[in-house]
Amino acid sequence: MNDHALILVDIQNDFLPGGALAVPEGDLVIPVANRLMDDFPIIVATQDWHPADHGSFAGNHPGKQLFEVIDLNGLPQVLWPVHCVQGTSGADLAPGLQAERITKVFRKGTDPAIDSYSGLYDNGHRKSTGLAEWLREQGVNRVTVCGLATDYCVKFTALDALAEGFAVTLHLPASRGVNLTPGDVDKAVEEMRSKGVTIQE
Ligand code: VGL
Ligand code: ZN
Repeated sequence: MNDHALILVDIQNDFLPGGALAVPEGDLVIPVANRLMDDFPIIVATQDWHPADHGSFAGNHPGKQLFEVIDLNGLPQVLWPVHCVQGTSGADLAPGLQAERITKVFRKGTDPAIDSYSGLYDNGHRKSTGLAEWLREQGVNRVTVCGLATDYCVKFTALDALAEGFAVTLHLPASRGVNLTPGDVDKAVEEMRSKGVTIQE
């Protein structure tokens, strides 16, 4: 069990109901995640942590619409509402989360030129956040991933962890997705399953 870490993805105020980029039922993951923590010796969290001039914000692209997909420095980019700006309360981890049990927080999305859905790498796989290396240093071989949002940051974190050689479980009851297009969450879960992620229902 000592080689198994829990990764809490982006359980932050702006992704909760009432937040800037609210995930439906996002608040329901908090009590489940709190209970899950009992089962893991190592718990890490990722934190979306954008500068105000981040290229994923629709407001930084005059004439473009919210949720439109643009080319951002060579990568497709969904344009999101301003969210998780560094130092704002929206970027804080959800207050209901037992934060004192989190060993280490890994921040991502800090480079205005590129987004970072995964907690391990930016979307261009150019820079590591240090999470994979840190987990290996702790002797971790297996990770359970949960949080927000299933069809974006949870999915890319799970797939990057798999590609890094970790055995990966997606904990569905402790995860919720955006479903910008209906069915996105189901598609994301199927993609993870087909690539080798164990789905815990
Ligand atoms: C996320 C969109 C933009 C997420 C972060 O945490 O899934 N989604 N930034
Ligand atoms: Zn973001």
